[in-house]
Amino acid sequence: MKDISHSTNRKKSGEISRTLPPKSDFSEWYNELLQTASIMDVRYPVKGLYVWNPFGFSIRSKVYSIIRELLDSTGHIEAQFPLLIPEHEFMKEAEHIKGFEDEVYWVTHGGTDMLDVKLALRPTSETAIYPMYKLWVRSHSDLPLLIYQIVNTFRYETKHTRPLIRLREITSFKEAHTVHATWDDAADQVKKATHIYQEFYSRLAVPTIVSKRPDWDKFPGADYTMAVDVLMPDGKTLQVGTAHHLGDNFAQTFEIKYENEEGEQILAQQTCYGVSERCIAALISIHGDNNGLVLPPEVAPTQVVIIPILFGSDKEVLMACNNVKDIIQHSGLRVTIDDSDARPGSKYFKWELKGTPVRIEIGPRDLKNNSVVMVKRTGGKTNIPIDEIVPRINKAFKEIHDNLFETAAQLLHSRIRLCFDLDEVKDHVKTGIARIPWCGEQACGLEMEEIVGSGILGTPEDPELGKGNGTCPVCGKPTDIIVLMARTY
Ligand code: A5A
Ligand code: ZN
Repeated sequence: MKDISHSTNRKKSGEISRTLPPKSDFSEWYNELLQTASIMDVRYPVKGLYVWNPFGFSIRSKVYSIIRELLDSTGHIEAQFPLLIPEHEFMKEAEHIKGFEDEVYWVTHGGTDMLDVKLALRPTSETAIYPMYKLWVRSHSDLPLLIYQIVNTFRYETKHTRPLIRLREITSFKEAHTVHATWDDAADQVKKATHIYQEFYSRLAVPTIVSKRPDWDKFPGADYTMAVDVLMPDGKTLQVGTAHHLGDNFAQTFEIKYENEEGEQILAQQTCYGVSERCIAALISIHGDNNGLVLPPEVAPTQVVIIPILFGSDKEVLMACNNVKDIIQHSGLRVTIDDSDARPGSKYFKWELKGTPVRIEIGPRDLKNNSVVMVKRTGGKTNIPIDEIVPRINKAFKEIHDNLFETAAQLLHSRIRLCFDLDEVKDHVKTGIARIPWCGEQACGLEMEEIVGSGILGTPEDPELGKGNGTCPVCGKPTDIIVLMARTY
């Protein structure tokens, strides 16, 4: 059933006339919000491919400039490799092929000619990058090599596709590929990578959980995989980033070697780590509410909207609005005046839907007092003097960010529960993440997944979450390993 309190039939120019279902119907709310708030157009006629609307793309740009900033400031450099991978390179690493062969799109023709060598559309770029690393890595002084690219990748996903979440064209795949002298150096890099991702997500006010995936769920060709997950509003987790220790598995097949100080040729150790536009799915889903998007100020395309409240004294009010806009703009913030002829109420509705963090209302009464009304998207309305406007907005931004993070973190932690048997787990994963003892044996782990009907995320990195002991619910062996289980996207 639709929540009619959010529908509107007002049809004045530029006004919104669509209905947003309540967030408690998460899946419908999500799909409708993407369209209503102009983030994605989902009507593109190829399954699993979607169009970024300009507004959505603007959020994407801001989000990706954060990840760029974090990578650039930690020694990474950006590069770009080709989309097409020749079959013989793609087929070199056995485990990697097994993991990806069902998901690869192949280019077989150039015009009407059959190609001599089939070309894969990259599902990820190990096999595009590592033949070049073989040429680039010569000596220990070339290491560590930390390169990333932000590109599109293609995966022929057979599970249910969803905008931003499970795509056949991942448009915003940030993948880093690093090379190191020793296995331990690479392990350190994997740790750094998950910490960079946690920092990245905290800039989006999104709390995360890092865990080590069980062996049967690691990246094809990796020694081990660390994953970053978030809890979505429907109680399922979404994997929003992974960091893989590749050992020397790829270095062997692609002959990536360096000369050490003694002049010996040594196989290199590698890692890779990636995030996709799932980060934006998490951002939207975790913070949004019944009225639409709620954006952390740092990634909001418009950070402040000024709404003139007109009662005949239009000229002075509009002048004051422009004056206030100039002040805010000069301080470097993204601000706009909505001077369309829609009524104020419908303007509030529109900018709330867009997640604009701060709204400033200016009417004749405010003019007299030399003040404005400031309303935060997360709640709270205050009068502020015009000459304090910039510091007050910046203070509000910080409050909004912190409030979003706190609220999400509280919800996440309230939905993690220690369980002692699989019935309890089965019940708890309906709404959240279960912690449960496990002996560490693969057979028991697979059986736990089978019985519960959902996945093992792995052993959490956070010692608080990993602490505990009990007995394995399958074989009954005492253990101090705690794993997380959840329904996953
Ligand atoms: N080369 C490494 C980094 C790699 O490809 N790892 S990965 O397969 O785990 O993908 C990295 C991240 O991309 C995943 O953690 C997930 O967050 C995201 N991702 C994977 N498949 C996706 C898909 N079909 N649609 C959207 N995001 C996807
Ligand atoms: Zn067991």
